Amino acid sequence: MPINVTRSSMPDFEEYCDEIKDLWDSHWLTNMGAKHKKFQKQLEEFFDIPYVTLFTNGHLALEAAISAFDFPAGSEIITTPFTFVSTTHAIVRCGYIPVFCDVKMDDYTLDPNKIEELITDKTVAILPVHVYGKLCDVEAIDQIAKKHNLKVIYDAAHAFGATYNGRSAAHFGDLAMFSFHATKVFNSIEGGAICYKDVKYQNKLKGFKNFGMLESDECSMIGGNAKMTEFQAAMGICNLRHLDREIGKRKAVVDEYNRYLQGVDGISIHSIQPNVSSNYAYYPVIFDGFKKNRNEIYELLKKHDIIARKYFYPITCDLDCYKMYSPKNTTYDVPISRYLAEHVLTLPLYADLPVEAVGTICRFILE
Ligand code: T4K
Repeated sequence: MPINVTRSSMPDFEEYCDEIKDLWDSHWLTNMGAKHKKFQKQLEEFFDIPYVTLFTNGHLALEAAISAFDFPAGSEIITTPFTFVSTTHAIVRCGYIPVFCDVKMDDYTLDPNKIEELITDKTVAILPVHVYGKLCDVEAIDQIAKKHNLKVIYDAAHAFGATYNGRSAAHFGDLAMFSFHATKVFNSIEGGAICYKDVKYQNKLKGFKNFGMLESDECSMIGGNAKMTEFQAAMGICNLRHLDREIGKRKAVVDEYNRYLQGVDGISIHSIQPNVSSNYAYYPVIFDGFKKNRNEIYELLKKHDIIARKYFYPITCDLDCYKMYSPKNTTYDVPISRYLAEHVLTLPLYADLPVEAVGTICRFILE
């Protein structure tokens, strides 16, 4: 059996069966049923935030968030290229132009010092990513947004369970999107949510996911279908019960990696962010000046059936489909993002990864 970069957390089979049993009585499978309502309420409590809107996946949730503002077509949104393609796709599929801003070397998130030089009269929003669950400099980004009257939409796909000064990542920005995909710290099989404090976004988000229909079956706007099913919500309800335990197990895996890799010449592991409680979502390692480079380590592990991943190579602005937006065409390039994409390998990390396996992985790397 290969050791993959991650493995979905799942409740006991009986626990899930128990949770979905009512669905056989009600025959109510989707369209905001009882499980959907229960899961939404539980998340509002979990995030301690007034509003959560659920979606069938994180990507469509992000498109809904971006669409909620009705920005003029062709508006510019400042974002990071060091992310999963979904972030950039969402901006462009909504009809806007991604303007790529570089990230910081210490935590790989958007560099607030480089945002202001990218603002033009077409800029409407900033869309940062809490990449690997590392929280962005939310205070600096908030100040810039206020100064220039910009909206902030966080891609918090990786940040479920992470907090800054005791507040969940859901609290930052005008809207924050979470992914509950099978590969995330917390999953509802597929799934996503938008968290927000201002009720004015609610109908836009609901309409987006349900054909433009709100409470009644009257259609009041153009919308598609991005509803979370009852089976997804039931999985979310079960997994939420075990979140603390799962994050605790992830921490033990991370501690074990740190024990082997901290202080090794040519290897940099992630730094601890002040005032942030981590969700231990990913274990990114930079190989630079080590006896083998990142690609060689990737191949070496693969030979032993250990599937690490080059998240996120290439950076999204270098994809053929985004060449026309490439910062290479401007005076503002993104050298740190490029460097990270060439040097980072994310090692296997999931709650049930035995610490002995971590030892084996590290020995292959070090020896
Ligand atoms: N924004 C950001 C920053 C994101 O990272 C993502 C998604 C999104 C937005 C969009 O959210 P969603 O629409 O996905 O909710 C994965 C995920 O599919 C994707 O959700 C995730 N980010 C991205 C970073 O990674 P792949 O292509 O790497 O997944 P895959 O199929 O290779 O799976 C990786 C490993 O996970 C497998 O080797 C084994 C394990 N796995 C996978 C699946 C599908 C399981 O254990 N169970 C499973 O069901 O994209």
